[in-house]
Amino acid sequence: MGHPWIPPQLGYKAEAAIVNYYSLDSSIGGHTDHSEKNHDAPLISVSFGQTAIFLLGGIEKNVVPTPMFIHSGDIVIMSGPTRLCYHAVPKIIPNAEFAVDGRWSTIMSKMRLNLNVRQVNL
Ligand SMILES: O=C(O)CCC(=O)C(=O)O
Repeated sequence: MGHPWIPPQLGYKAEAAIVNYYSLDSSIGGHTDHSEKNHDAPLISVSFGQTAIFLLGGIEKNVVPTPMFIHSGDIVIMSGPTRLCYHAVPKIIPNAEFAVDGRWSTIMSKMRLNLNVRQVNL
């Protein structure tokens, strides 16, 4: 079954989803995601909770990465030339503006969640 915002002509199959949990002091080092068989299928990731600094480098490790903020609700798609690029989340930035009333926001003020959707097979 397809997904409403992924055109069927792309032939994308969302076969796996990883949830990355970040406490306020956690990070993930520079890496590439190459264990999937089809490197033409994009990585789609949706973020919730606290803001992260995201570093996007190049295919080679020696490329100086571009830093950017990823806020709650942002979607990052690594496709085409960026699909196999090095990337990292070196820091979570607690964001005071995120605090709104309610239990959900209280919980999410202490973490960042990243839902990473992947096509694993050809
Ligand atoms: O948390 C993120 O935005 C990136 C996660 C990531 O790099 C991964 O799951 O490989």
